[in-house]
Amino acid sequence: MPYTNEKKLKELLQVYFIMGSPNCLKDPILTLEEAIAGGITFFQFREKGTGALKGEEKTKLASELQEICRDHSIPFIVNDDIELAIKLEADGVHIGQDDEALRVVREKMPGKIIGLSAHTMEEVKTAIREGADYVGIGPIFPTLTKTDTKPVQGTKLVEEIRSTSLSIPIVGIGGIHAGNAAKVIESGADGVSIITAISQAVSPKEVAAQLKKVVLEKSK
Ligand code: TZP
Ligand code: MG
Repeated sequence: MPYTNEKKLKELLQVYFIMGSPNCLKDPILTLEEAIAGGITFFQFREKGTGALKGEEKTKLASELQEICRDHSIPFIVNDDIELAIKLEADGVHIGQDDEALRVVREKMPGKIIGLSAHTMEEVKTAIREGADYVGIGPIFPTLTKTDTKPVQGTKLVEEIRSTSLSIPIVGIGGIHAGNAAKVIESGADGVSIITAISQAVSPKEVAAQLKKVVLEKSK
C-alpha cells in the first residue's frame, strides 16, 4: 500500500479537499492549484451532480488534476469510480456503503488507499474488518452539497470511535469550514474533508490555509 503507515495516513488526511467541476466557482485546475498552495494534504476527485462531466471529458479532467497532485506529492483519490481509479493508477478510492463491496474493491486495487463512508459504529467495525484504510464520518454539520445524506450527526460518532481502542484514521465531512473545523478535530478526527468551503471560496488558497492552521493547532 502506498501509505500503509497509519500515523502517516492520519497526517496526510488533515486537510482533505474534495471536488469535481460542478463544485467549483472557478476553473477546477486553478481551484486545486490554489488549494494546494494554501496547504491541503489530500485530494479526492468527485465528479457528481448537475453538469458533471462524463466519459472522456471526465477522464481528461481527472488526469489533469492527478498530474497536479503528483507534482505536489498530494495523494489523488477517486470517488466511487473504481474503473477510473484503476485506469489512472490513482492512489486510491473513496466508496460509500451503497457502492461496490470493500472486499471486492480491495481485490481490484491491492496496495491502494481505500476510504469508506460510515454512519454507525457497526459500519465502522465492518470497515476495519474488511480492510478500509480510513473512514469518513458525517454529515457532521448541515450541508447543501449532498442531498441524499443521512441525518446530521454532529461529532457523536467520532467521539464514540475514539472512546474505544479503534485507531483507524477518521475524517469528518459535511458543512465543515474554518470556523467549525476545530470542533471536529477536538472530537478526535484526524482530518477534515471539505467541498464547498474551499471550492466556492473567492480564495481557495486562503481558506485552505485557514483550515490547515486550525487543524495543525488542534492536532498538537
Ligand atoms: N458526504 C457527506 S456530507 C458530504 C458528502 C460527500 C458533502 C460535503 O460537502 P460540503 O460542501 O463540505 O458540506
Ligand atoms: Mg458513493
